[in-house]
Amino acid sequence: MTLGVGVIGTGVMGAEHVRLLREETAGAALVAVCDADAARATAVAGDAAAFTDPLALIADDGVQAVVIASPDATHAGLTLACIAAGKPVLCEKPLAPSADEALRVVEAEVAAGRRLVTVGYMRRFDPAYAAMKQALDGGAIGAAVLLHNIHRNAAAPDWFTGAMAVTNSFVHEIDISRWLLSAEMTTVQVHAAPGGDPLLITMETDAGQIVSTEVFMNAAYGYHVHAQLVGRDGTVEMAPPTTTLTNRALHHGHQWPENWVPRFRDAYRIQMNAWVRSCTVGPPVGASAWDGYLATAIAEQVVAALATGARTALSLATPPDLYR
Ligand code: ISE
Repeated sequence: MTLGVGVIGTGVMGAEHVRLLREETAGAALVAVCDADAARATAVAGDAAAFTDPLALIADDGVQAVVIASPDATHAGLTLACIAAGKPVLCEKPLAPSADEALRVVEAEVAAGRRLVTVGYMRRFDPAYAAMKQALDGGAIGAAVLLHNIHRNAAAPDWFTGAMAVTNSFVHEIDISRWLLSAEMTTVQVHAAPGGDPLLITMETDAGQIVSTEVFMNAAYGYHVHAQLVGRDGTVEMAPPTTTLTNRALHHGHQWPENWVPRFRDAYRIQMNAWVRSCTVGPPVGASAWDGYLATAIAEQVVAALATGARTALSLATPPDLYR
């Protein structure tokens, strides 16, 4: 069976999902593209159907599954429309701008009685993160006690606003830290450099582990994401994201990627193929709507903790049975 997939949004991520579906995804066909700009939708759609109304794309009989890559604020509403239509949806992170909106998605999926939502926390599919989790779960470093994260962008995108370093960027570390450690976050504390960039965010887990994350949106030299798990018997960390090392003019080193798309190209491809398979033969894969709620709810409380600088206990809802 070939899955007919519609993509909503043709920005950086929408265009990459369109490319993946056209060139690197088995078992799926791009059948529809939506963008508010009709000319842009038509140009990106090519021989697929072009829409300017996302709800019309979701309702279209040729669309069997949906990828949401529109602006963050639209994610929850469009995901709710996919659930109402009974169509599987891969929603780019974050699931919602607020915990309340994310909970409404969770409630709708619970009412539907089955998982339809995958949230695009693609780092779970990144080979480096997967190898780190395999090493930890396989006992290679003993019990984890610390996780150190670095999340540096060369420069904040021009559409970035104040708290987005947390609600748009740090949400990745919230999700991947929970996934790597198989643990839940219980407290958070934030230190901000003058001007609010970089941030140093510390979280504690329900297993007594400590997670530190540097989020630096204007690091200048390149896009650099790093993680190191520290265990009682050793450590495992991400290798530099390169296949070659260069020596020239008294310099030794490798090239940093410009942004997350080239750095996580494998993760996006593996995620898309796994999601398409889950839509046709199951089981559900990747981050669920509940994971999406937790990332947004914790990010919301990190923003609040930023204002006080205090070590803050997290207050989170209880997971419905659908997600246990
Ligand atoms: C962006 O929206 C992403 O999702 C990237 O993965 C992240 O590294 C970047 O900081 C965000 O702005």
